[in-house]
Amino acid sequence: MDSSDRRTFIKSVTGAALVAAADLSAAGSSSVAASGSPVFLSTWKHGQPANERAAEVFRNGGSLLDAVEKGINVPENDPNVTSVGYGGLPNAEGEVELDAAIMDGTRHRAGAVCSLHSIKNPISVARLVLEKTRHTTLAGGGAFRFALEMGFQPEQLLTPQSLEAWLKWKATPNRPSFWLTAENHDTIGMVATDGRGHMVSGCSTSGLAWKLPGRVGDSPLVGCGVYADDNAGAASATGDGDLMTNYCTSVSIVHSMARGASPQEACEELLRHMAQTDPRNRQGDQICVIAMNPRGEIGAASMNAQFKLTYALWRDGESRLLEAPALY
Ligand code: SD4
Repeated sequence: MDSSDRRTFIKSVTGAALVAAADLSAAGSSSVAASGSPVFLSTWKHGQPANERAAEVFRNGGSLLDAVEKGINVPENDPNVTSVGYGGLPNAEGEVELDAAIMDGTRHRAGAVCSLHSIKNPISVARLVLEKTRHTTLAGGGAFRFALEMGFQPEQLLTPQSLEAWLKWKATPNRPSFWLTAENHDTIGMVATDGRGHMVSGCSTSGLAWKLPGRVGDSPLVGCGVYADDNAGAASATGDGDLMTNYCTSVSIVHSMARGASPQEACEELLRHMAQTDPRNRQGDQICVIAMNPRGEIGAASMNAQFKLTYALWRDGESRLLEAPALY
């Protein structure tokens, strides 16, 4: 894409909130018609270059699945993104274990990998699980061997910075661990439409830093980190996957859109349900969701104002960073 095609707006918190409010009120209105052009919506700041790459791949003739996969490869390859792919913070034993999934809303099929080590692009391995096998999810050593068979090269995924961070954590007396508490996050979740009603959802993460080896979060689980159905929409999630898995976040949001909710209403309905079932979910828990319907209308929400989701939106050649409203 020509850089002249892009207008990047990095907003101040206040500005972003205003734009987000305008965007989301548009999302809730029935006056927004299918635009006929693609829309890419991703979590966090690293979602912005991911969206831009996805839009470029799509514009150059790639499929929507290609676009989402190649877009997600951008933060996976970036050593400065410490929660996805290469440079992602490791588990408690110092090994980087990656989770990813991608779902095609037309075929209603997904591919996913969990606890994949030594391969920096788990979303691309997940894509091949979808395209080349009759399985949906491969885990651990099996996922690794499948990746090798597909031609991926094993690599050291620890960077000097992530190794240093792990050593520092390891040397901290009474350090926080997943027997008790959690830290680090920022999965890339992306939902997209081609503007003609086709939906894709993708997600890639190194999961929570210092997690127990073998721990699988929400990101690679179909219905949790990803869900896409051309008849209703697509969703993804970021935050505390141990908690969110219990609510099947993405499928809940998509089913709520199928019942007529706007993407924003669907996101908020799910978060409210989580808060009602357990009021502790309101206070400080890290729960954020994004959604899109086949008309390209979007939704995004954070549970709590202490953990606000910055999200990236690419639409009509404009690439923006916005802030999702928090419910509590
Ligand atoms: C996980 N949900 O593994 C992921 C982490 C994440 O923003 O999304 N962080 O629990």
